[in-house]
Amino acid sequence: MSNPKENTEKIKTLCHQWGGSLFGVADLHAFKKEEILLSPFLMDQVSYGISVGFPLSDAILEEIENQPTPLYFHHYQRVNILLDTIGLIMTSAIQDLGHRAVPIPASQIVDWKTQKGHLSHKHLARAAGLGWIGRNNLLVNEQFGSRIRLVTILTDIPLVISSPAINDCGSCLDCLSVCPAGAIKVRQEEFDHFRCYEQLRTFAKTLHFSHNICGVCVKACRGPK
Ligand code: B12
Ligand code: SF4
Ligand code: SF4
Repeated sequence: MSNPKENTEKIKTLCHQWGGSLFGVADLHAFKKEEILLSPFLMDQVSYGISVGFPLSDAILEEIENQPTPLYFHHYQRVNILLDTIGLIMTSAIQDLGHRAVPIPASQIVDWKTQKGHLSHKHLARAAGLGWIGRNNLLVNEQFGSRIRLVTILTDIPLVISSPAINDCGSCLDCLSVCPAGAIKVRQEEFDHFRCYEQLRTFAKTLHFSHNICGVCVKACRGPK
């Protein structure tokens, strides 16, 4: 029987070596079946979700005024590739230890109608102690704010589960006025998904990006003051 503490340290070290600054572990039993779009057979084989966060370049984000830049678009794509690579490397290391691992794509949509991936990296990151869901509808980390991208690896290797973060946005409202779509509200539950989505589609069409990106509320969020 392998030791959860030793396993966690081993995988965390690997994560840091590959540039993943944030690492946490969530208990998958806390998630409802319908929140994860994977087969019940596969889900029966895994108990933990490892969440990894990679900090974006502050210099690239600071060039963004009120729309995405070509440099941000390239950065977004490369960070997704790196996160997927970290997922693969961690999968291989876990399999070498005799266990199962499933890297979830950093940015893949499987239900286009409701715009969902296999699972929400944000919700998993929150459960894994990386931060909270902010007014901008993104995962906000104490140290990096929302200036991070995320990936998840599901596994059955025994690990130490992290405690969820207890913070929230507090009185900060920095992201509200900057959103070009007016999608961000004081109450996070009132975030307007559709206004945001339409704005990103407009950016993609007018700026000729092949993905729906923006980055304005990512830049705005350095966490609460
Ligand atoms: C699809 C998607 C989008 C779609 C729609 C998002 C959505 N669901 O609302 C669009 C293109 C709009 C989008 C925009 C952005 N995204 Co995005 N996106 C994803 C992706 C691939 C899947 C999201 C998902 O499955 N959510 C699960 C659902 C259940 O969670 P939810 O969002 O809370 O669910 C609501 C919606 O589904 C909504 N809904 C229901 N029906 C419909 C129909 C439509 C048309 C829409 C729009 C919404 C909607 O209702 C649900 C309950 O409120 C994830 C990667 C991942 N696998 O997590 C990245 C991800 C969430 N995106 C990310 C980012 C950064 C962005 C952008 C900043 C774009 C950019 N890179 O510049 C913006 C930010 C918008 C915002 N403030 O929330 C990061 C977030 C990192 C962080 N720090 O939190 C992620 C995690 C990618 C990553 N690997 O890091 N995204
Ligand atoms: S991604 Fe852009 S449009 Fe969407 S909420 Fe953030 S700032 Fe607003
Ligand atoms: S900018 Fe402030 S209000 Fe907006 S998500 Fe970040 S911490 Fe919360």
